[in-house]
Amino acid sequence: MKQSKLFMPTLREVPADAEAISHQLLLRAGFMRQNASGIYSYLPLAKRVLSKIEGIVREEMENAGAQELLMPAIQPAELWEETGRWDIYGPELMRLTDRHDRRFALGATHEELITSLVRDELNSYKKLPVNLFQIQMKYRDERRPRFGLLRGREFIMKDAYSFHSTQESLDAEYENMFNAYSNIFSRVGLEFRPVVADSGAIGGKDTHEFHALAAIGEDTIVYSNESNYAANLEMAETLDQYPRQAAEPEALEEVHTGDAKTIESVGEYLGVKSEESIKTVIFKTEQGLVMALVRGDHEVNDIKLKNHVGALDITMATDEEIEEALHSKPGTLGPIGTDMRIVADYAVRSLTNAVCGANKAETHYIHVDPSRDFAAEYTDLRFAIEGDASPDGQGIVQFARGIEVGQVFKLGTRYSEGMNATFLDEGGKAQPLIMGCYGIGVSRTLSAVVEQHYDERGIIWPKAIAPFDIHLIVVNAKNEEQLSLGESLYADLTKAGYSVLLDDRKERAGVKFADADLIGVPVRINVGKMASEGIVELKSRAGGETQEVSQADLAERVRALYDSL
Ligand code: 9G3
Repeated sequence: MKQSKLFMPTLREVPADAEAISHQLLLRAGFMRQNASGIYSYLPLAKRVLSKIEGIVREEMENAGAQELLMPAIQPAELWEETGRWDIYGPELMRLTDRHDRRFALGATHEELITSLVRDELNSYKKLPVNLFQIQMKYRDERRPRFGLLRGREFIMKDAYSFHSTQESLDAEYENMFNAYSNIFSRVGLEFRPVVADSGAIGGKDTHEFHALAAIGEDTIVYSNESNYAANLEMAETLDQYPRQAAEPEALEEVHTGDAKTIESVGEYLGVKSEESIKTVIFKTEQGLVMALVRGDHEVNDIKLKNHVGALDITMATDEEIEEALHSKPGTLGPIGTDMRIVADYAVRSLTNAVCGANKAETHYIHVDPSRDFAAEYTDLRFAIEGDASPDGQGIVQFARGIEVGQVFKLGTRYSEGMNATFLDEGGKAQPLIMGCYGIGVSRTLSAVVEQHYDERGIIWPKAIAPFDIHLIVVNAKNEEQLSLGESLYADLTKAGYSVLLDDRKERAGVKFADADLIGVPVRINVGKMASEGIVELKSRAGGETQEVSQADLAERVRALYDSL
């Protein structure tokens, strides 16, 4: 491809709102342009990268036995009404009506569509298991699109759905997809970690997320420094390994604490540390109010609380709801004397002579002994913190930021039951199809790779997904000798099977080298002053020494360098 013909509008400056480095570089290097908030055009350089990523995804999915199909992005509302999700999702689900006023959703995901597609076909255990996947635009009207392709409102997803007659078959496919994902993310050049995740609102039991480690990542990954244990912060377990406090419990006592309302200020007032006090937080679920207790220096993990009480949805109770239930305001809340359901973290059970609110203005209790003074359901209720013992008993946990680029789910019968998608088992009895689903953020993966592969001069593409293999620069395109050598090498290298970008532009050398560094093609060849002796410069974008190579040796030296990347 001649760069003088390439539609690659580079930018000197980037918009101030481009915070993520990948967003900045992809805009500056002419890979993409924003058309609206969270909506982008992929320009030729990005399209080439996307095609390579999709190629790797396709190869690994087909190797794993999945079949590619393509479903509509416009989905009849009726399907989402069958599972009840038409009303569960709010403005995030983009909806439209056609000329006959029929309602549709723009596909945010395809569980309903795929289940309606197979339910009349996959009607016998003999036809199972099946794994079907597509690579397609998805639509989610994010409230705050940001970081370029990392959180867009239209994005490219590979989504796969598998159908099984037994749980064992689903378990096997889950492993199969897990391995295919590991291959995919390794091949595209991502440093990633599979982490245990919360199945969230879509139901189903097991789920893992695949995270690309990056400072910009929105998720916090908790991982062991001595094993491959890793979990999303929502799910990271904490162990009940607290030493029982030695002191003898003293008599419970009410104390005046003035307008001290926070753990810290009450602690200062009474001269006690945060870890000697009990933090009380009131939540609301569809079952009513629930009181959560954690040690003063810990935080309540609302996902763990939701899972413990088996709620579908959980939010913080409002001050009015708290006032009505406990006749007290946040800041002096506590477990003693209330008949509200109490769920407490293991660390609370190990306290003696602790402090907590007395459900009375400006009043707290001291010498609180949890086993004596209140009853609670004890469980792992707190967010993990760095330095906790790793739940698998190996080492301690540390935190990393991650970009979720993939997720595998065991869905079970959540959708097949709702949509009456059944198969006849060996005994001729109708059973709901057992399902799994598996997603990869393809456009998000492109950005995640940039977040992990750049330097101060621009992008450094891993060779498997680079837009071109070789950037061949004619340093002075007005010099006939350099240009003709460049074009001859271009022909040789193309014939040798490389995809080559020939910079034949009549631009200053500095501009050409800066653009090449920005675009990030892995192998660089400069045809410059030594063209008259048939000598060119060869080097890799990732660094390393510059080699002076004759035209005769070039093919072999390029092969050696390319294979070494
Ligand atoms: C929606 C909207 C947003 C959503 C969903 C539905 C996330 C939704 C979860 C999934 C689960 C898996 C198949 C591929 C892999 C992920 N955000 N999810 O269901 F209507 Cl607006 O998408 N689906």
